Amino acid sequence: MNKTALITGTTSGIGQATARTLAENGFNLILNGRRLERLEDQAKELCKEFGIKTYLMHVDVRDSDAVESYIRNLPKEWKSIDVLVNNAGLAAGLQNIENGSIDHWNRMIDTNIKGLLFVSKVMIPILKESKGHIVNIGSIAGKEVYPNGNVYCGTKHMVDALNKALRRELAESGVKVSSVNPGAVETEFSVVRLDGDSEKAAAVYDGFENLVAQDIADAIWFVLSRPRHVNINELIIMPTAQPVAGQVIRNKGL
Ligand code: NDP
Ligand code: 8X3
Repeated sequence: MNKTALITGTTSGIGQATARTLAENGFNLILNGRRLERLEDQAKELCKEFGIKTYLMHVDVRDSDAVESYIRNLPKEWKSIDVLVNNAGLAAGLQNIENGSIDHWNRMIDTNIKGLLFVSKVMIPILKESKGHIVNIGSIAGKEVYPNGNVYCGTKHMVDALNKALRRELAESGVKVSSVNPGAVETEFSVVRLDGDSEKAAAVYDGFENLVAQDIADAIWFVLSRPRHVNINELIIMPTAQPVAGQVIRNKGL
């Protein structure tokens, strides 16, 4: 029987590539995001190409009531889920705290921390049943901080803490808990962070070879495909040209 995964934030970037990789590996998928048309197109494409089943979770992960009601009311054939990938997230703004936007801070805290908590809370009983696996998408920003990254880095440090907390709390249940923590991946991430300025966003990736979403999807598949007795606690994956958060070696052929 096919396994089932719920991936948050599949309409773009890392989540989209991960959905495709899991579909290639025979997973039925619950696809999540706020952009309905993208979800519908993605579902059609993956079903046609890989012969899997999909179910749409057109829910904003910041809405705790909607998340709870959606997951509790899943149809019978979707009630058994083996994998949760907590991927939906964003950076908003790149300013120091003195000049930072409270709206940006709220969006990051509500999505990256509270959204992950809301989805995980309702999914835990389901994953205990399946002895499933949670993969949390953290960041190098959850391991280090850089100037003007302040609140985003804080939210990803929280993801790092929640990843460890979940692993300890779920140890006796057989649910595996892992995190994948990337450096710079060219997705819609920088366009979102820079409030839609696509020129400035493209410049973030100038002069070096950034990661692409498929690099991270491959790592997530590596984590998920280990034998039952092996858990990858965490992975940090960086472009060769990015030795630490907030530093990139440009124009050196890297
Ligand atoms: P993208 O902007 O390309 O994708 C973000 C995804 O999250 C979209 O599908 C978006 O869908 C979804 N999303 C955002 N907010 C919500 C919400 N409130 N409810 C439901 N879905 C939501 O960025 P990435 O693929 O790069 O980012 C994915 C994850 O990877 C994030 O957690 C990010 O922090 C992390 N990351 C990214 C790195 C990078 O350099 N790109 C590096 C390290 C970590 P929609 O807008 O349709 O809701
Ligand atoms: C995104 C990677 O280095 O921009 O999480 O913070 S970074």
